[in-house]
Amino acid sequence: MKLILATQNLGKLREIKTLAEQTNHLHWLDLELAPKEFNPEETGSTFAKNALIKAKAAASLTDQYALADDSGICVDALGGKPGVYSSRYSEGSERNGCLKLMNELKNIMPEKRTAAYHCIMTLVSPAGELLCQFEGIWRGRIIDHMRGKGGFGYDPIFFLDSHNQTVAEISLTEKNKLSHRAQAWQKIAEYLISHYR
Ligand code: ITT
Repeated sequence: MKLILATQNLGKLREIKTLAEQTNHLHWLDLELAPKEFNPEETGSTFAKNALIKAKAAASLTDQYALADDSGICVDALGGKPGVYSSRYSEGSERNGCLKLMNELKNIMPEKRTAAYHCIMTLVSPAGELLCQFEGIWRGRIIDHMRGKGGFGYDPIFFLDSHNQTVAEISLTEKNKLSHRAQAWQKIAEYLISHYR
């Protein structure tokens, strides 16, 4: 079975591919990147709506099953922002997003800098029909300086008390055991195995 990954984000792509490769009983799944023309406008106000927009766009371009991930970081002290706007939160590089978030939180005490990564993964049929949609949530804290070189996006400032490290300091293997994306993927994988194997 071919499954199109409806994303243009290379960090996500790497994580999802690795998750899929390391899932037992899924060797029959053939993951393919969405074609170059894939560039839907994310007009939804929720992760779920945007994930569906992206999955349908990829299915319609390819006539194949498609999987989309809409994700972001929700900071408690900012009322859940930047949330669905995480990728558009700052101009330029991902580093600028981290700098902007640290700046917005500069007067907030460390213990009040709680945040969560959210991920919704959506699977659609080649006809664009919604098959399933699952969520993962990963809680952490935003620190006041960047640490680590791994991961992508907000990982250098997303601190895990459990590890005493940021997500950019842990390995991809470790991130893929814990992350919002890994949690959502686990449920997608169970769905695929139970319906298509
Ligand atoms: P696609 O829509 O093409 O998949 P995108 O980057 O625009 O790529 P989203 O709209 O879902 O995807 O935005 C997700 C943003 O949330 C991402 O660009 C990061 O800024 C942040 N994010 C999500 N998951 C993350 C993770 O695991 N680590 C760091 N940042 C993450």
